[in-house]
Amino acid sequence: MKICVGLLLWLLGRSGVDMMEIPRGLSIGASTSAYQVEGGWNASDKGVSVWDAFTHEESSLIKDRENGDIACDSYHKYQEDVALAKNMGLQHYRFSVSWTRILPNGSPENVSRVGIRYYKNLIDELHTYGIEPVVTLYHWDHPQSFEEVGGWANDNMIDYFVEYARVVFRELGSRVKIWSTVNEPIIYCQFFDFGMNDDTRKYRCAHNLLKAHAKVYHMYQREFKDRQHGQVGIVLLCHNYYSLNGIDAEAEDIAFEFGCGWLANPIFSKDGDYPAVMKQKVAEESKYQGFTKSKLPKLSSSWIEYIKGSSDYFGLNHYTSFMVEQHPHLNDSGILKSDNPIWKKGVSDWLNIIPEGFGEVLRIIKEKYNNPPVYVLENGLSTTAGIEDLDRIKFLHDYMKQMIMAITHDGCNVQKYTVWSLLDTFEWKEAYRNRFGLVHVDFTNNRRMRTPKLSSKWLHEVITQRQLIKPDEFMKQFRAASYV
Ligand code: GBH
Repeated sequence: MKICVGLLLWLLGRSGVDMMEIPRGLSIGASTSAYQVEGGWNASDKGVSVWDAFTHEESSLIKDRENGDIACDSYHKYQEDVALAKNMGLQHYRFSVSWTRILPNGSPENVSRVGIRYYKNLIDELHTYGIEPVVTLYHWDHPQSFEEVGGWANDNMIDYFVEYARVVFRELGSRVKIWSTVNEPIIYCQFFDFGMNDDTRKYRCAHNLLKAHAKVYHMYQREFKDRQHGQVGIVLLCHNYYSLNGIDAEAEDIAFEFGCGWLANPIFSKDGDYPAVMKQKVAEESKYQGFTKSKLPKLSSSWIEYIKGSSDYFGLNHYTSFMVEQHPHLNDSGILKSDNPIWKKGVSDWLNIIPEGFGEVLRIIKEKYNNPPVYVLENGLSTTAGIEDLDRIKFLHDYMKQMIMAITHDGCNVQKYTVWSLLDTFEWKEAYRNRFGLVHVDFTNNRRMRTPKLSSKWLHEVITQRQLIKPDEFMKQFRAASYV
């Protein structure tokens, strides 16, 4: 059946129906993260992570009191996952390493051989099928023992992270050429850190994650780059913003700088440091609230220099856009975010479907940061359970179209595009309700059966034909082929 669809679409492509070409050199893949898919939370000598502890101890804060103890069971089923990726024709696969699977008690003296073996097997399996591994060191699941001494608000975390990264580079680095240090540091500090309602702690958390990232970047350059020849970057979440009255460009820029720019400016801008508008606004608001100094910690000039340029590519996660207006003293940014009631959403309440916003963000990154290589490492839509996911096909088509226009018309340097997610996963506090997968996972059954959704068939055609196939054309051909 797959062959029939392919053939029909190939004929269609030749018959002159206009379709957009996938730019040569753009690699297409899919993404997951350790805690969200692996399960095996206490397999062998694995240590307890903050997410193990949080879901077990604060289960009332998670939908359906669920947890990631088993999740997709990818710890046992990684070969199936890779087979799914291969059948989809994916060119790269992004996953993350679980800190406590490698260092059960956080100490680099005690490396889990079983943990290392798991990731070696996964990486080998990917290479067997010519799928490039893109590996994130930290997607929010650090050792619980570190949380008990303050987590990311504690400066010691910086060196703990460097020690962990060194072990991973040493053990896995010969077969991985693309590393990401941290996934969405700001989101961790804003939504999941225990101090999330305390501004001072939130800024300290991001400050330490930024320093930890830069230290790992430089450590790789010093100790591994010569032999392993890999790239190291960071992954930032960048939303797009539209001003509510249509003319307040300042509001749009402030919102961007307090989100994406917070850590992008120190790393990717010419002058480095936190964004000027952020330093100014937080200082003013701190004073207004009676603090004697700004809640935003200062980066010394030596840190500014050290952090500047510490990323070989811009790892971008993008999903959505918001409306913004200025609202003094509402919070440090003075920005009120809202939705436009006419916007369509995914099943996640925060996910407004605005394909044009993707193009905007790519152009902003090009302008502000001198057109760095961009690796889109997450983009996708949440739906309810089921495999007839036409909404997802339309979402991916419309977003990819805007990205391709940004590449071909505006010269944005996008080199990778990665769908979140390969599988339906444990969606953090939303647990298993909001499903982002190209592949459906049956969480009610211990076998965690995987079933490719329609979107995975569409993506397969897009990748093999290097054409952005229109959803309705795909459906027409698919329906026809299904009856052949
Ligand atoms: C990504 O963040 C994550 O990197 C990924 O792990 C996740 O699966 C994916 O999103 C899809 O959600 O108020 O507690 O509900 C994207 C940005 C920021 C979106 C936090 C959800 C609300 C958290 N996310 N946000 S909560």
